[in-house]
Formats: sequence, structure tokens, C-alpha cells
Amino acid sequence: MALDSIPDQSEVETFKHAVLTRLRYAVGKDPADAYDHDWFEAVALAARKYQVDGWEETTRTIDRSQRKRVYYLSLEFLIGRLLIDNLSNLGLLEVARQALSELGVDLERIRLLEPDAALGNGGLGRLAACFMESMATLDIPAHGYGIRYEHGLFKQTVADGWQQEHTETWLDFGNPWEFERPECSYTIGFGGSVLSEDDGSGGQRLCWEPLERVRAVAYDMPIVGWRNASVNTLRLWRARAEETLRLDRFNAGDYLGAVADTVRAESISRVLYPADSTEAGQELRLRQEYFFVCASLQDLMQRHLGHGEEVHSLPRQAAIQLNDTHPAIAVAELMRLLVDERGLEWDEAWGLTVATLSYTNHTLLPEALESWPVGLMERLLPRHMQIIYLINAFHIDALRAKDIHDFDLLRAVSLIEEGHGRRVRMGNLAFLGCHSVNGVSALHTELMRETVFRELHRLYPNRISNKTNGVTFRRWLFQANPELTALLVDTLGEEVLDDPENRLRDFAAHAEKSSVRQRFAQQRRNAKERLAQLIEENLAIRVDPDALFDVHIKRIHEYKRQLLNLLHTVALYQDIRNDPATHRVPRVKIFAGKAAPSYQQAKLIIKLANDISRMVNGDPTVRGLLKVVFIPNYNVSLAESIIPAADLSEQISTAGLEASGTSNMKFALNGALTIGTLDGANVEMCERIGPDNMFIFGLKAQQVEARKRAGELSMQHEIAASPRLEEALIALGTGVFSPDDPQRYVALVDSLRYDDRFMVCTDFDAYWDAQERVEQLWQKPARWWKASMLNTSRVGWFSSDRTIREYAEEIWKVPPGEE
Ligand code: 26W
Repeated sequence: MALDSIPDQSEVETFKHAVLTRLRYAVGKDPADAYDHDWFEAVALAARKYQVDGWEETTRTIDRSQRKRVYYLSLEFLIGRLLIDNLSNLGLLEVARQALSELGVDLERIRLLEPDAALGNGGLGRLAACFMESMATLDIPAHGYGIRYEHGLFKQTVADGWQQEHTETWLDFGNPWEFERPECSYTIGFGGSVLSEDDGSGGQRLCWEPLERVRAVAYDMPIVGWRNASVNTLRLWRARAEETLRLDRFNAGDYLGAVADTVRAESISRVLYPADSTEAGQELRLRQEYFFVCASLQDLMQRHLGHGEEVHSLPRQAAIQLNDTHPAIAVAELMRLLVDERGLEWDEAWGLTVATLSYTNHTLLPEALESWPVGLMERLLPRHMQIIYLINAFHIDALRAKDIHDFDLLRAVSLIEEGHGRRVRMGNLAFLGCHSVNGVSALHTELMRETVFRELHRLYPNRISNKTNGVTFRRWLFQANPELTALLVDTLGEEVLDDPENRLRDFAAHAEKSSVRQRFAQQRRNAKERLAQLIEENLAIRVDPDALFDVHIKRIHEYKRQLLNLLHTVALYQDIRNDPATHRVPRVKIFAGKAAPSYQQAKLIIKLANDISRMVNGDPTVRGLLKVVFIPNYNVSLAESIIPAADLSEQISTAGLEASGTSNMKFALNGALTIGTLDGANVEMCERIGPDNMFIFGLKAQQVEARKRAGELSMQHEIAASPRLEEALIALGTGVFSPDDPQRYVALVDSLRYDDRFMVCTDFDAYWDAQERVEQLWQKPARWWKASMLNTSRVGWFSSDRTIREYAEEIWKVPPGEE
């Protein structure tokens, strides 16, 4: 095994002892009576002991050296499982495996008992988790701040082809990785009014008197870096009532009333909002945002001042990164802390705020740009609303002073959107209140400059920069794919584990050797066999591990164009039925992903995938040339099983709409070839991997824009020119795949024909051709596997270590520790 080969027997004994003591004294079980879950807990607690040792050391060293700290504020951390991650980064994976096996316990089996910590929706939350791991690896003193949701992202099942949502319950058996810190809690206010009071020196000071107060209690999770480089903290806040039981009401027999405040307060951290791109818009969401921002700022300010620092040195000692606009209220909250609570002058406070905060944008979709009704803001956060008005007024005044009077420009840069109902634009607030604003791929950053922040960018041309996303190779290569990792270690040496960014490049030379290619193909074959087994167990569908595994896994969204892939599936199916002899490449189309519960069109796309699956898989004339599967409940753990087994990675969003994508990087790292548009980070992947080793197709972002501007949305022309597309649309529209309800897809087909917002029809032929190129290459295995290995070898740059180094140097001004 590659990661840390032969364990030292004395370490094995120590670990065994650690597990047995925890099983007995923390879990309260004797080995003879222990269930698998008891073992899981004992092993996690044993691993935690090693974490804590490093944690204390990291904290002590940072405190002593007074290094600048990074605070990563994110409403989402999509962590997944932690057992293997922690053991592996601690260098204890083989030790633990051996120790357990000597105790008669299989690490593989108990590993599966850990629930995913699914405290995020998708890419943005997973990026935050990758960043936390990279910051610990690079020895950057960092704290993640977020919410300890009692329920993570809903569990998805599929009933009769339709998505069903169920409450996720990751905390049912407790969370062995967390430390509750009841002594670390802060009061968070909501509502009430703003009073003017004497400031003690003859002046007046404004003071917010909230009507409602809840407490934020800290829960800490240690985050270990690779080879135990350092151990950082992810601090998640749980909402509690100030008073958990109103005894007066209880004694009067009002049992519900006695806990009403508790229920209201605690609902703030009850559940993660499951919308990943449409604005949630509800009051509870704003309460969540303010709740965690307010607690985090109090906490970091206390740490700052506790170290004998003055408030003025905040930007020298702290860099606060806002993960999208979800924590953007931090701009107003930090101003309130500095002006109202610390008595600073406005200008000085503003200087400190801007110098401390920075903001990452993750989407350009108009429906995903957060804005809050002024009325709601006034009611929930009256003082913050005043501060936002002041920021706006000072800003507009400053522009006028510079002789800028262009009305359209002033309207575009205003914090307040005047339309039907006035709203606070959180993107503009974040832009103005932060010294740095970044996009997550080169293309996305360019589009930010040209679209959402066009006018603000003109006024502040140095504020926007690009930080192309990355992924942690520890999870997405070493842990997800130990067999490929072993091959890399055997061919490139152990160093590849410590410096994959540079060492992977040398794998290219091995792509010329047929023996290595064979071993490479063999590890893929093994991963595919395991996935085939998972599919059979879960869906009772048999797939052939020798077929081409064509994989499309991500949130279901129209812009990600699962529909384009499904139309290709239908066309392929019809082609095979018409002329089975010409088809030589057996394919398995694999889909997985969740739809936001309120997103009807996305739910219909899931139903369509399942309808097509049933029809195609049940048709004997297809003779196994095509299988379609929709695997329910996509999450981090499922991604770890699927990605190493993928031959083809679908990254086919309408160009200009996917900010970056990160699964594209995970797939390529594991050697899947990408079929994709020139969107998000695909563009930069193509620059490194080379267009010969990818299947690029379709409109480019500028062409999409040009067509939109020309208002060409009716696709009659394109459809008429493409008999394959026409036939597929007719099949869908006439109920070939929905005989129980022939009308089911009529509206969907009409929307493609007459208002194809996402250019599915326009790109269809190009996509078909690219898929043909895929099949041609697949039929030349030597070339396919060479291309596949070149993918692995050329994506080292997409490591989140590289991304974090760029943030650290260019935005945070925090030097990494001694690596
Ligand atoms: C207000 C509701 C809401 C919630 C989440 C709106 C928008 C979001 C996120 C911005 C959605 C998201 O996850 N964006 C993804 O971020 C990834 C990490 O940067 C990128 O790789 C994806 O392209 C982008 O869609």
C-alpha cells in the first residue's frame, strides 16, 4: 500500500491500546459486545488523540510567533467523511489498518459507517473544505467559521423516477471529531431599534438595542494537514436560546409556550438551505448569515485584542475571506463594531474594514446574486441598514466629488437596487467593503469585470483578481484512488505524495510504456468493477465494467445541461435501434445529482433520466450497447467512488455560466478524459492538458453572448438542420419514454424548441460529433490510455495548495510556514 507502507509494530501496539481504551472508557463497550459502530467511534476517538497533540502545538506556536491569521467565513463546508482523511494525514492509515486487523476488525467496513458531513450544497462548500485542508498542509494559521447545521443537505431517494427529499441526520450518533465549547459563546441580537446616547465626552453615539437575543455556541473540529504539518480549527456555531425553558410559562401549564423561544432561536442552525443557485430570500436565511458573521467577528476580535493587540492593527494580524456574499453583512457588522462599540471615527473604521476583508465571487447567474429587501433588513438589522445607507451615501458623494455624475453608472454601483421594492445588493456591498474581489477561474474573472461588476471595476480597476480553483489531492487522489496512487508512487517515487504539483509531470514519460499503461488501465478496470457492484446493489442494474463509463455527476441545473447529455442518450439509443451493427462502443451513461427541492424543471430532468434509464435498460434490441443509470443521493463519498471509475467526464455547461467547476479537475486527476465546453476552469485545463487529450466542443462564451444579444432563442432552424435532434425531441414530446403520461415532457420540449436559454439545441450537433471522437479514440486503447495518463500528469497545477498559496501571497499577505 502506497501511503505509508509497512507500519512499525510498536506504533501498531500503541494505536491498538488507544482504540481499546476508548472503546472501553468512552464508548463503554467490551470488545466482545462491540458493534461495528462502536469500533468506528473508538477508532475515531483514538485518531482524535493524535490530532489534539498537534493542535495544541500549532496553537502554541502561532500564539508565540504572532503570525497573521486567516479567517475563512463560509455558510457551507461540504466535508464528507473524515476517518480516512484524518488517519491518512496523520500518517496512521496503515498503522490503524494493521491494529484493527489484529483486533479482528476491518477498517474498510467501519469506514463506511461514518455519515458524510454534508454541510454544503455543492462546489462552493466543497471548495471551502478543500481549502481548509490545504491551509493546514501549508501551515497557514487559519480558522474556518460556519454553522453547525443539525441537518445537512437533504438525503435524496428516487421513487418512481421522482426525487424525494428526506431529512439528513448526521448527528444521530454524535460527531466524534468535534469539541463542544460551551464556555465559548456570544450573544447575537436581532430586531429592536437604534438609540442615540451620550458617548461620555459630550458627543452622541448611536447604539443598537436589539429586541431578540440568541446565543452562538462554538463547536471546534481540528483540521489536520498532510503529514501532520499543522492542525487548524474549523469553528462551527450552534444557535441556542438565552433561556432554554421559560419556567413561569411551564408552571402555568403552557408547555409549548415554555419552549417557544428555544425553538425559534435554535431554528437558526437547524438546517442547511438546499438551494444552490436560486436565491433563498427568506428571513431565516438572513438570520443564519448574520448569526454566524456576528459570532465569528466577535470571536476573532476577542482573539485579536486578547493578544494585547490594538484594534488598529487588525488588518496586520487578520485577513477575513468572505466565501461568496453569504457573509457579506460582515462589512456592516465590522463597521458597527468599530464605530459604535469601539468609538472609532467613520473613516478610520472604513479603512480598517476594507483592509481586513476580501471577497470571492462564485457565480454570475443573475438569479443567484443575493439581495435583501430593505424592509426586511430594517426590521431584522436596523443599525446595519443605517450603516449600509451611510456607506452608500459616502461612496456616491466621493464619486460626485471626483466629478462623476453619470446617472447610469451611479445607479449601477449603488448598494440599493431601486425597482419594484428596494433591495440591498450584497455583491456591491462586498465589492465596496473589501480590498480584494476575486473570481474562481480566468474566464469567470474576465466575465466579472465585463458584466456584474462592470461599473465598479471601472472605478476600482485593481480590486478584481483571479484565483483559479483547485482541489486537494490528498482526498481526491490518495484517498479516493489508492491503487492509482500506488502506481504513481511505484513509478515516480514517494516524493509524488509530497509534491504532486511538480512530480506528476514526470508521469508523462511513463505514458509511452505499454507495461505502465496496462497497469494504469487495470486500476481503472478495478475501480469500474467496484462501481458496477455498487450500481447492482443499489439499483439492481447490471453494467459491464468493460464498457465506456460516461459520467455526469453534479447538482442538477439547466445551465449544467444534463438535458444535452440526455438528448444525446436518446439519439444514441435511436441510432442503435436503427442500426445496431454500426455501434462498436458499449457505453454506460452514469448520472447523479440533487435538484433544489423547489426547482421543478431540475426535478423533471431527474425524472427524465430515470424514464430513459428504464426504457433503454429494458430494451433487448440494445443488446447491452447502452445502459443508463441514475445513482441516487450524490454526495462526497459517492463522488469518491465514482470519479476513479470514470472514463469520460461530462463538463458541458453553457459557456460563460459555470464559474469554474471543480469536479472537472478531480476527474482529470484520476485520468478521465473530459468532454466539455470552453467554460470555467475547463479553459485552463485545456491549456495544460492540450486539446488533443480532451474533447472540446460547442459555442464559446462570447458566441453565447452574441446570440443572446441577437435574441436568437428560437431553435427551429437548428432543429430542422439536425434530423437526429429532431427525432430525439419528437420521441420525448410524444411520450416514447413516458408511456404512462405522454404529456410529461411536452412543455420541456417546447422550451427547448422556442426558448432555448441554455443553447442545448445549438450545441447538440457539435456535442454529437465530440462524442463520436470519443468513440474513435476509445477504439484505440493505446492512444486512449496515453491520453488518460497525460491528463493525470498535467493537472498538478489544479491543486488547492497552489490556489491557497496565491490567496496567501496576493490577498492575505500571510507567508506559508516552513514547509
Ligand atoms: C443564494 C443561494 C446561493 C447559494 C449558493 C447562490 C449561489 C450559491 C453558490 C455560489 C453556488 C456554487 O456552489 N457555485 C460554484 O462554486 C464553485 C466553487 O468556486 C465553482 O466551481 C462552480 O462553478 C460554481 O457554480
